[in-house]
Amino acid sequence: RGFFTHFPRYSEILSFMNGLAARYPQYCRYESLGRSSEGRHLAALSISLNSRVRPSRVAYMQAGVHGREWITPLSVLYFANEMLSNIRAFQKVLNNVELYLLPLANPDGYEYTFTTDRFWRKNRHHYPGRSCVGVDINRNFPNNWNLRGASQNLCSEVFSGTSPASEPETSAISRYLQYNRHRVKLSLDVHSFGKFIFYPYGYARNAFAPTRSFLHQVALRASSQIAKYRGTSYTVGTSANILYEASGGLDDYAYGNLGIPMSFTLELPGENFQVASNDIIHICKETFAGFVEFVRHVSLF
Ligand code: 0X9
Ligand code: ZN
Repeated sequence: RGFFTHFPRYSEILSFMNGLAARYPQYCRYESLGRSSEGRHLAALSISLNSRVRPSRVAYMQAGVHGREWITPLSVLYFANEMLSNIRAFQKVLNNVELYLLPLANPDGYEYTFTTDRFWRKNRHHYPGRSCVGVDINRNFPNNWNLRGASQNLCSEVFSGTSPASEPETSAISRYLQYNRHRVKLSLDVHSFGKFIFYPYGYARNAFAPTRSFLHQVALRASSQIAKYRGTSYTVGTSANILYEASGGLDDYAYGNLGIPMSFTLELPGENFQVASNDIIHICKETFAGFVEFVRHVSLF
């Protein structure tokens, strides 16, 4: 059976990624960005036209921040596989661009959705003497940390952690982005569900990004590429206005703190985080067109 016909476990994702790196050594490198609370790898892939030269621009993409959002790691793995197997066709898009992909940013939460609770969202950080577990990684980034749409109650689904970037997952991601902040031109954080493309700021309705009209244009172009495959219609705007106000997200941090010019959060399809197995490939294909459109814009910077 093909890879994009079922929802793989962590170990299967890891072998798929290592397989890509082994199959395409001139274009692809496997890397571990760090480890989760339970010691799993934060497995990343670097893809570029020549793995021996370091492009001056990076397109960063991550998925799987929330355990239950099963379609999201697959969308990024599909993107990696497609780019690598047709790399010549993407020579123009990849010119001087490194793709840096972290398909499963919360491996512990993801595994827990297979073993115990299909709807688990947070990571699996344990606190001694406390029965509630886990931090919402997308409330733990150091931008207006814990200001809105987040909670200091350990039992909350949106527990923001004990301090900004307190979590190993958050700190590995922000360390990578800080270190590469002059090269990273695009940050995409892939979630589900709702068919949205969000741009900053997400922390408050009245917080307007100075370049919001540019971000809106780019998001609209990506959404129209997605719609071409089978008409899937995305809504574009800030999450604070479309969904809810929530601070401490990767999107606001990348844009506001690091100055990454294009920062978006996508919400893929799938009612209640559920996607039928035979729909996986279609979501991956339509999303692929959107991802490519985002990466096209990296050459503007
Ligand atoms: O709440 C979130 O973290 C995201 N939605 S989800 O249903 N996948 O949990 C939206 C985050 C949007 N960005 C910010 N609010 N900064
Ligand atoms: Zn999410």
